[in-house]
Amino acid sequence: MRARLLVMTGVALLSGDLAVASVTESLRPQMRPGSGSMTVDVVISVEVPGRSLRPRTRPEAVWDTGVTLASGHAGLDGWIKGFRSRAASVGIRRDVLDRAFRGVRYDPEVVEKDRNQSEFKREIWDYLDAAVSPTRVEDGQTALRRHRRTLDRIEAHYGVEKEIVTAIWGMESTYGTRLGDLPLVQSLATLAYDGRRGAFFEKQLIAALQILQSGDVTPDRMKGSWAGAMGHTQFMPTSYEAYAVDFTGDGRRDVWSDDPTDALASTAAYLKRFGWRKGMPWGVEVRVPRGAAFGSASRMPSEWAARGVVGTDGRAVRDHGSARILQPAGPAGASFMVFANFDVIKRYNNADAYALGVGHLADRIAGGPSIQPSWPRGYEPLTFAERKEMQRRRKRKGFSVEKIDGIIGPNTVAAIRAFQRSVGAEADGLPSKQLLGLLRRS
Ligand SMILES: [Ca+2]
Repeated sequence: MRARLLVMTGVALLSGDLAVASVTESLRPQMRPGSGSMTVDVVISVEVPGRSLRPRTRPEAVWDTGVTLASGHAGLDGWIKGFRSRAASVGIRRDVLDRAFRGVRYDPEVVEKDRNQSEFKREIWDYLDAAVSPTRVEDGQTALRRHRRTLDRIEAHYGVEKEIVTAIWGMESTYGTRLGDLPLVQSLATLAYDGRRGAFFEKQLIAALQILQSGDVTPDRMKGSWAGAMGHTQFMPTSYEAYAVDFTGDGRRDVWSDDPTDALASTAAYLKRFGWRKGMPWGVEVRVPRGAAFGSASRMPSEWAARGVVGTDGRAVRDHGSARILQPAGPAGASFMVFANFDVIKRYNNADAYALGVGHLADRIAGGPSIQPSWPRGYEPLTFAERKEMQRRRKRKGFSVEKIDGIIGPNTVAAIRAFQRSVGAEADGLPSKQLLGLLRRS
């Protein structure tokens, strides 16, 4: 049976029953833990394109304070009125509310995103290709060099390796290049009023207002993803309230600034809070005996070695504490021995694939090798019709294709490699379903 990852675009909080998930369990709660042993829900938060809202010219009604505050949307206006008294009852000041809601509109796009999560099946190797692309590794090394002094200080203070912090930064905002630029109060108010998880977003909105009231940031600078994740490492407001730190010492926890210091330190503080152990790996790649099954058993590395599970060098894995064996693509793909730190990463985003992505990206940023065994991606050959579709799509993208005949020759392989390189994928040249998937998406 093939392992599949259910990957969703957009930021966390995707679907399912929010009431059962506590935000204190994971920074951005994962709504649907894998239902079967081979299914993992993954949230990709890094590909969320920011977008700017064009100011709309609309007559503005007058709010009860005399300040123009109404959203121009009767339903949202009514909701805001009720919300203001709820917010006031938990200590949000009236002037903070007035400022926060000034100019807030009903944003149909965030509701649409919340309702129509685009979900598609994605293999673990596709996910890792994107999460740990050569470009992202290189950019991570550049970012780490550029911010080395800050990251060294953060590592010394919190005991979290700079490569891990950098990897989360890369996964969450592509090293600060995609912070999300939607007005936070507007997104959260719209989702609290009209989303599928009103209570959750209202809680986030209250936290956002508390942040504003504390003076960490002004409403105009408080931007985020459509679902309210903020700054370089995409903290939800409640997580920010609980874990964000002021590492620059200016009195404000500024995760939105061009300077990523506070955001990176907040991420390290968060990991430390959940038990990160410095000097311990998140996991290591291992070789396993053919046909072995592991389930969720935890054992010491020496016990695993006695069962034939060894490092890629053929030796017993060093003792980093109790570990379980993870085979994200089933027995045909790579196997990993994962330690306590792996579960700490999952506090950030509760998905094995996410933790694997962060861990592997950190290793690659540190100069480590790629995952060694080939994934079973080659076992998914294209049908004749799909081979022709692949040729048509490559041709349309301007790659040289002599004939749309479904025949794969040496030229085709070279052309596939060129295309793969152009999108930062591993240039394996294989005419696989994975390749066709890439062509369809790009
Ligand atoms: Ca600061």
